[in-house]
Amino acid sequence: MPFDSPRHDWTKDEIQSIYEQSLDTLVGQALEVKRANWPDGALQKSQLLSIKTGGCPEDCGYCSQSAHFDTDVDAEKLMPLDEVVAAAKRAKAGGADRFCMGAGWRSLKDRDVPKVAAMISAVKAEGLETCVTLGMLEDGQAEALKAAGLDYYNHNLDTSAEYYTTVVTTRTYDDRLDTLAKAREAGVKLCVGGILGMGERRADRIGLIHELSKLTPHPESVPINMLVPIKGTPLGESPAVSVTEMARAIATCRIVFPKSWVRLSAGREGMSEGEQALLLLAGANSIFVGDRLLTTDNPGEDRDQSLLDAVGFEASGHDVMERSHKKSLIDAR
Ligand code: SAM
Ligand code: DTB
Ligand code: SF4
Repeated sequence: MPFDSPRHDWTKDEIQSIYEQSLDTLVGQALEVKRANWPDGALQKSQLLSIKTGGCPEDCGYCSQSAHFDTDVDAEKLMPLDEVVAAAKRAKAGGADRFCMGAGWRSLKDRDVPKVAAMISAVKAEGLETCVTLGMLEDGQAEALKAAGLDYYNHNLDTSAEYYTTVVTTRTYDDRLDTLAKAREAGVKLCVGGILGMGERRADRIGLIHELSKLTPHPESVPINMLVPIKGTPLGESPAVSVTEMARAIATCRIVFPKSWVRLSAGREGMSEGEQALLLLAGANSIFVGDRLLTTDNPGEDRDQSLLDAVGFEASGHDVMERSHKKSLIDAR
């Protein structure tokens, strides 16, 4: 089976030649890799909660939460623990297997570590995988979050290193890589991806995948977002990227990251069921469930049930992986 074990020595040219094949060859290869590495129907479902919204000092040109732009999002305080737990219970009841708490922070402050740690422990106790996205980390913080029960840290590279400086000026690509290294060293799994539709060229999308492929080991989750244009941000009027371009990016990620969850992330709200089905068939095996992302809408339970019935991916990531593991133990006897 070609491309079935993770590689960290991809060249940009190799990734480009995969990305630019005819769509049927590309999707065919992606499905071959998916079948070799994942049980049928595996679909990981994460649910987001914004635990601290808005007022962020960073100037990420896509973001509703940046204090630099006049958007409809108001700054709020850190959410109380009981509200977080109530949201986690609802997420679990709705079929999510991972709960991701996001904060509009440039970086995590030491004074907030115990509060976030308590949220992580409480969410874990509900039987959910835990994920947080809290901005940059200082030494020792990832260890404290890990000790509280953190499974994943989300910190996106967003685009190529070259294009990054046109989207964000208040931090560098190396700052992002540094935080990712800190989380990894603490034994936390990584969720790292990017956004399509920010005015970047195809070469930047390929550059993003190339940067992600150099992370060793690969991020266990790779979220691919379609830009949700936010009124008042510099990217609020960006023309939408095509769904076929999303399919190319997702299929290429499936091939380059054979063992990672590749998430069809933000942007589903504006897509038809058929468009979303194409992106699942292109190799995505993870979605955000629930009717909200952080500050914008997501399709929600009814539309998702209809989508999952249509493609026949009804089992959650955990259940499917567990069944597959048991089956391989039985087969090995
Ligand atoms: N402040 C933290 C950070 O920047 O890492 C965490 C929250 S931030 C909202 C998480 C990620 O959401 C960003 O890195 C970006 O990739 C994605 N994101 C933010 N706004 C988006 C938008 N309008 N459309 C698509 N993705 C977006
Ligand atoms: C990711 O890659 N996408 C999520 C999550 N990781 C944190 C965030 C999407 C945000 C979309 C815009 C909003 O709702 O504010
Ligand atoms: Fe702040 Fe994160 Fe939004 Fe950037 S993406 S402005 S760091 S909340």
